[in-house]
Amino acid sequence: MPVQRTLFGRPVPAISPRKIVVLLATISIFAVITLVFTLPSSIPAGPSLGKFTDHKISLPKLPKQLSTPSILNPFRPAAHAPQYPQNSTSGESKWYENWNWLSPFSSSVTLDENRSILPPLSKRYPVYTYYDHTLDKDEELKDAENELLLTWRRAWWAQGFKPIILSPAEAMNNPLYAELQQKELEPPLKTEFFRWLAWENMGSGILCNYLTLPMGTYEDPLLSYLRRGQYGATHQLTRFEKLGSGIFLGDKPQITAALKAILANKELNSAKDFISAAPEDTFFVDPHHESLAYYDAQTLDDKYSKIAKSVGTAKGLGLSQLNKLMTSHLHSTWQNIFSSGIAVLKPQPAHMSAMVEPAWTLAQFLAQCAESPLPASCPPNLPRCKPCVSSTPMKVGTPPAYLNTSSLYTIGTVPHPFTFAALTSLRESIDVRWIRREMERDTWVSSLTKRTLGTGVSGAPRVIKFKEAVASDYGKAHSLWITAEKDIPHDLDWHFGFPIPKNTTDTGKSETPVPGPERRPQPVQDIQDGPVATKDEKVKETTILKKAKEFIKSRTAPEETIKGAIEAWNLADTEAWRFARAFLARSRVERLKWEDEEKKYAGGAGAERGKSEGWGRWFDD
Ligand SMILES: *[C@@H]1O[C@H](CO)[C@@H](O)[C@H](O)[C@H]1NC(C)=O
Ligand SMILES: *[C@@H]1O[C@H](CO)[C@@H](O)[C@H](O)[C@H]1NC(C)=O
Ligand SMILES: *[C@@H]1O[C@H](CO)[C@@H](O)[C@H](O)[C@H]1NC(C)=O
Ligand SMILES: CC(=O)N[C@H]1CO[C@H](CO)[C@@H](O)[C@@H]1O
Repeated sequence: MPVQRTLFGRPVPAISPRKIVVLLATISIFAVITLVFTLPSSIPAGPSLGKFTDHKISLPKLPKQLSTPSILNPFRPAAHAPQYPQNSTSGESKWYENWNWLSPFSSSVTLDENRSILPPLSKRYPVYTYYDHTLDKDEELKDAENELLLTWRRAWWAQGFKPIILSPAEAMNNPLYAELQQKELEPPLKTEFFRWLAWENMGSGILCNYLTLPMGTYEDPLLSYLRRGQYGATHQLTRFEKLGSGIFLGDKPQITAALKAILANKELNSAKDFISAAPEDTFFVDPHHESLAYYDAQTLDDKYSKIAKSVGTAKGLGLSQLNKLMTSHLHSTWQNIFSSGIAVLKPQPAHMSAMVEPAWTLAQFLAQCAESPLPASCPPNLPRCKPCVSSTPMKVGTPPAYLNTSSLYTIGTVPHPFTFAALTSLRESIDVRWIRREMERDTWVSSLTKRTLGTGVSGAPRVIKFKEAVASDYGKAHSLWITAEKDIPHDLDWHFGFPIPKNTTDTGKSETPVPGPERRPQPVQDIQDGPVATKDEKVKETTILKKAKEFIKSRTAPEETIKGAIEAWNLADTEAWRFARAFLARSRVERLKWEDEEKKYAGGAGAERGKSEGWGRWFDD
C-alpha cells in the first residue's frame, strides 16, 4: 500500500517522479527568467545592462514648493546609498561612476544631492617608450630630451592612452637579459634589444619611439583601434610601413617569440638593426598610418633639413628645435581638425561677457600660431595640411547655443544658477521672493540646447543632451567645459595634447582679452558673436561675478537658504553645473594619480619642470 503523505495535516495527492521532474524544471526556468529580468535594474555592471536601465529611472518631480530644497521624495522606499569607489572626491566635487550616467538627475541614483554620476573612466592602455636616463650627457641635451619625452607623454595622454617611459631597469628585469649580455652586438642594435627586453618584461601593448606622436582626430580608425588595446588578432607583431622601428604592437607571447627567434639568429653579430635580424614572418606590416607622425633622422633629412643640420651640429639645441617643431605640428593639426573654429558659448548673452572672458582668452590662445622653427611646415603624416598663418587666425565666435558640428570646437562656461541669475539680472543680491516671482526656471540649459532641441522641451532631456556634449566619447574630444566660479584649470595642455601658446604679443592682437569689434574675426554663419559688453557694463559684471564666486565658496545661514531655493528652482541648471564640475575634477585627479605613479621611474624623465605660473597670471585684473 502506498504511503499517504501529508502536508499541514492534509493529505497530499501522490505525484509520480516524472511529474516531479517536470515541476522542478518549470520552477527553475521560472526562477532563471525572474532573475534575468530583475537583475539589470539592481546591478549596474556593463554598458549593455546600462542600456536597459538608462531611461527607466523615474524623473523626480519638480518641486511645487520651495520649502524643500532636497529633490528626494520622502515617500519613496528606503534604499541603501551605493558604495562609492575610492578617490571619488576632489574638493567639493563628488562623483560616482556608473553606466547610468545619462540619467538626468544624479541624485535619484546616488541619493546624495552633491554627488554626480559620471561615465566610468575608459581604460587607458599603455604605450611604452624606452629612454636610458643613466647615460652620461650634458645638461642641455638632457633638458632637450626631457622636453621631447614630455611632448610625447602629453600627446599620447590627450589621445586616451597611458604613456609609460621604460628604462634599463625594466630591461634588466627580463630573464633574457643575461643571454643578451653574452653576445657581441653593435651598440645601436644592443639599445634596440634593451627596448624590446623592457617591453617584453611589461607584457602586451605598444612599443613606441618617443619621436612618434599621434596626430589625427580622436575618432581616427587607427587611434581608436589602438585605444581598444587588442593587438594580437593577427598572431604576428604589427609594424607600420615606412615607420621603421617607430612603433610596434603586439601581445606578450608574440614579443617573446620574436625576441627568442632573433637571439637564435646565427648572423646576429653582423646584423644592423632589429627588423632585418628578425625572421621574415615576424611582422605584419600595416600600410595605413595617416594618424602617426614619426620624426626619425630620415624624415628630418627629407623634410626638415634645417632641423637635421642643427641636430648634427649641436644635438641639444637641435633636439629642442625639433621639439618646438613637433609641438607646433600638434597644434596646427588640432587647428586643421577644427576648421570651423572655436565656439565660446554665451547663452543669454546680454551680460555674460565677464563670465566667458577666461574661455574667450583661452580660445584666443588656441587660435594663434605656435612658435615654430619652420613656420609654414606640415607634419610628416599630413603633407597637405593648412599651416597656421597669423594673418588669418582660426575663427573664434560666441554663439548663444551649443551646436554639434564635428569641425567646431566648443568651450563652455557653466555657471551655478546663482551666478547666472545675478548676472542676467545685474543684481548683487538675490532673495527668495525674487526667485519665486521673477526667475524663470533653467534658463541656462534651455538656451544652450535651443538649437538642438528647440523650445517646449523640459529640463530632463536638455540635461541629458548637455551631459552627452560634456562626457560622451565624442563630446569630450570636441569640447571643454569649465565652471564659471573656478579659475581655468592649470593642466589644459594635457587635455589638448600640446602646450597652449600663452604669448599674445607676437600676433599684434590687442592686450584686452575681449578685443573691440574691429579686431574680431568676421562672424561665421554658425558661430556668430553675441553682444559685447560696454566698458561700464563690464565693470558691473565683473563686480557681480566676484560676489557670486564668493557666495559659491562660502555662505552664511540665510544665504544657504537662498542657495537651496535657487538650486531647487533650477534643478536642470544645477545638475549641469555639478556634472561639469565633477567631470573636470575627475580628469584632473586621474592625471595627477598617474603622474604620481610615474614620477619614480626612469629617473623622473618627461616631467614638467619649473612650470608654476599656470593660468592664474593671465586672468588677473
Ligand atoms: C551638499 O553640500 C553642501 C555644501 O556645499 C552641504 O551644505 C550639504 O549638506 C551637502 N549635502 C549633502 C547631502 O551632503
Ligand atoms: C554629435 O554628433 C555626433 C555625430 O555626428 C554624435 O555621435 C553625438 O552623439 C552628437 N552629440 C550630441 C551631444 O548631440
Ligand atoms: C613671448 O614672445 C616674445 C617675443 O615674441 C618672446 O621673447 C618670449 O620669449 C615669448 N614668451 C614665451 C613664454 O613664449
Ligand atoms: C584610497 C586612495 O586611493 N587614496 C589616494 C587618492 O589620491 C591621492 C592622490 O591623488 C593619493 O595620495 C591617495 O593615496
